[in-house]
Amino acid sequence: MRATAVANANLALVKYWGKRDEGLILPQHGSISLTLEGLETRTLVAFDPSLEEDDIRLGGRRVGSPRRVQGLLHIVRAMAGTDCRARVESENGFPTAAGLASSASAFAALALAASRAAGLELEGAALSRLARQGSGSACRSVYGGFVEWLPGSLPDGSDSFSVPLAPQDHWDLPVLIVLVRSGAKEVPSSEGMRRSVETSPFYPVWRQQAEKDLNLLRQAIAERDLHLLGRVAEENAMRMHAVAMAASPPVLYWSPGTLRVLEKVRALRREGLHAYASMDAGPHVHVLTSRDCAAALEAELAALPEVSEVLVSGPGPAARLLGAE
Ligand code: 2P0
Repeated sequence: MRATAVANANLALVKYWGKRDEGLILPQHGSISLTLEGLETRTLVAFDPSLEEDDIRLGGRRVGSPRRVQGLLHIVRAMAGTDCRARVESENGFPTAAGLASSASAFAALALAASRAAGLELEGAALSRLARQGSGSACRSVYGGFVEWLPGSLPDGSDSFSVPLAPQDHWDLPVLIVLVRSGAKEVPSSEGMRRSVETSPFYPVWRQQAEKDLNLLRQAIAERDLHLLGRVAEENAMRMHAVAMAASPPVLYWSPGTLRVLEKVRALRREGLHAYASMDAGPHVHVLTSRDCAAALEAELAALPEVSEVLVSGPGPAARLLGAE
């Protein structure tokens, strides 16, 4: 009746940006990500007949009734045929306060721990589908290495889940996570996506281009072609932000530090270093590089006054169970 699972965050190289079904969390188009080493969420779920309501703690602090966590627990209860309430204890091993996204690792770990604690043996597509219903990007964190989320077309979402493209050890691809100082609170990504789909004049073009980017990125991964991967990932990220900026009202995730890092990445690239940038729904910048350039790049970026911290990551493992009883 209890299980503990760990899952890693992921960086989308071709981004998921827009839903076709808000309730089931079904995307408008496919996406491809890299699961990230070292950025982990650890979650314990214990079903306990003595509880009258779910007891959910994040980082040791009790939180009221987070709608999405309870939604996922309800799905698991329905699948397992129980109405037993659960204790959930979740810890992030990386700085969430700095604004790094944690929903992918959080919901992948929750899906694995909750399903196992309820006596379900979900793996692969079934586990990915469950994680997706907590947070879209979580369906990719079920696998390690390079992962593709197949958008599917069925209204019930049964064909919308992730598949592994290449394992963690396929490519030693360092990723620097450059945390920039920023003050303003961001628009949540689900709201940014909704506004983009409904109001951005660029949205139809974004959707079409995503298909082209997916094809190029699959090729770059298969051939371990850093130039192609970096170019596609950087252009895709810039387009996602352009789509969001063109929404009404506009959604702007960047801070001055974001531009400073982008400028530096370009300058270092002109000097011959391998460096390509990607930004999610926030001001921080992920920089894709090669092993021989990583240390020099890290030093250059950490020296910028707008940068508070540089985390070094790379391809990470699949979601895994630490224990179940
Ligand atoms: C991604 N992002 O592909 C994109 C790129 C942010 C930018 O998925 O509403 O927390 O839970 O499905 O997964 C972040 O959004 O959104 C995200 P929901 P999620 O990684």
